[in-house]
Amino acid sequence: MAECTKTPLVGILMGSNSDWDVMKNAAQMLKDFGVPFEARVVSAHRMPDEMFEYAEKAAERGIRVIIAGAGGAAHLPGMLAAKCTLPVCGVPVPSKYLRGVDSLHSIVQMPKGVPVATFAIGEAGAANAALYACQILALNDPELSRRLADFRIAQNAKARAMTLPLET
Ligand code: RP5
Repeated sequence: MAECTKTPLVGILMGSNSDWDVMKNAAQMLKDFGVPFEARVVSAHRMPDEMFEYAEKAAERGIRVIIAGAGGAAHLPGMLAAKCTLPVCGVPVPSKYLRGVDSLHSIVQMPKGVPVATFAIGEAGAANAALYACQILALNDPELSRRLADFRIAQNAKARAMTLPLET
């Protein structure tokens, strides 16, 4: 999946390329909504200097929302949030032994004063983080707002058309 060639408005960061299977759901959603984004591996504990540099320069580069996914101790979303005032959406990535409950607790339990909007563990969380980023951007983008409304209408129609394999 190619990143957008336009100036990215959303930065999708993750602690490892092993997070991509989950985080690609955020990328796909942004692509579907036509929102320019970039996706990068920036590990909090293996690339701390690069992580701080990203957070320090993101706003001046035009980034408006950061989506950060990580597994295990999952410091990435919180540390990015500590270094900038852009909205940070945290996605808990499933981990090998604790299946992402560790990631969730790590990301959601930010101390008072430095918020991270925390989403569900895994694919749904990644996709919803991207939708949330779209909703933030749509506050100043009527066309994006219309696309979000259409998306809700399509979801409604899909749910209304659902049938169950009931025996008669
Ligand atoms: C975290 O450690 C990453 O976000 C990933 O979820 C987890 C495992 O990383 P790898 O060992 O697969 O690189 O930092």
